[in-house]
Amino acid sequence: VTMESALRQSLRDRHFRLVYQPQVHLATGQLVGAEALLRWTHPTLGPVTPDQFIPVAELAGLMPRLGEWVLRTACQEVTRFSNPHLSVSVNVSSRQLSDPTFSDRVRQALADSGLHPQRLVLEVTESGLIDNPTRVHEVLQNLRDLGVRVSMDDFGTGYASLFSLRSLPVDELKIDRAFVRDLGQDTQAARESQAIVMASVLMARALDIELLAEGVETTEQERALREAGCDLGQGWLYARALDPDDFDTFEQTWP
Ligand code: G
Ligand code: G
Ligand code: MN
Ligand code: NA
Repeated sequence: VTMESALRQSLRDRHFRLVYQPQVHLATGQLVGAEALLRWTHPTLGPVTPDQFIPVAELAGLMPRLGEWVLRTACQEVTRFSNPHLSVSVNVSSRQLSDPTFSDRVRQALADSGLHPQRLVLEVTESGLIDNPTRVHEVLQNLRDLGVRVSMDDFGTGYASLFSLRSLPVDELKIDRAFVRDLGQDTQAARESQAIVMASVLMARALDIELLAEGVETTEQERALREAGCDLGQGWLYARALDPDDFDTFEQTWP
């Protein structure tokens, strides 16, 4: 089978699931939300990573359907978590973002699940913002009018100019884990990363945007981020992405 036909089959036969990775408020240690991450296990291909299948799904034009499933499932599953305050972050592909009906689909997913709009965060990538700036700006504004929050994923690795940040309706920046990796060590690379994080904190504060660091793996990295004034962290230090039931158990035993 080709990956494309396998994807089509799996959309019909529901071979997809979502896992949830915790997001933590660095100053207090409080759990504030989770990022929903897509997993695919095909009966004969076995597990395939999103880095492998999402580009194929994009090219095959399957991302609107798959993305719609992710959105609706994440909204439904998070309403079943014990903690009614947790937010859920959903990754949105550039193709979805340039769909003129996207904000209506989000509105419908919220209505059908009963999820409060403030609890939904849509993660867009820098390239997703560049493709069709006028259209995307309009869609983001519509989403914001719904009360949904918008997060820019992989910040610092793509093409978004600092200038575009000022005009785009963005509520959160996710610092790419490439900038987190070296933090907390006594090396030149660590000092450079620290400087980038500190500059990002200043910029985020001035623009009234929350800053989330990805790929936090060690307490040294966490301490460096907290001292720099970064708001939120996500990474293996707290937990890997968990099945919904495991996430709920994790949540209830979290300090
Ligand atoms: O968790 P992980 O290794 O699986 O994610 C790999 C990449 O796949 C990340 O860049 C992530 O943003 C992307 N990804 C994971 N789930 C989704 C999804 O539901 N939709 C989109 N568009 N991308 C996703
Ligand atoms: O959407 P995004 O590109 O941010 O996807 C999150 C990706 O980061 C997923 O592939 C997930 O498995 C991965 N990830 C999450 N936490 C960590 C971490 O602490 N270290 C590393 N190396 N990867 C992580
Ligand atoms: Mn993401
Ligand atoms: Na990312």
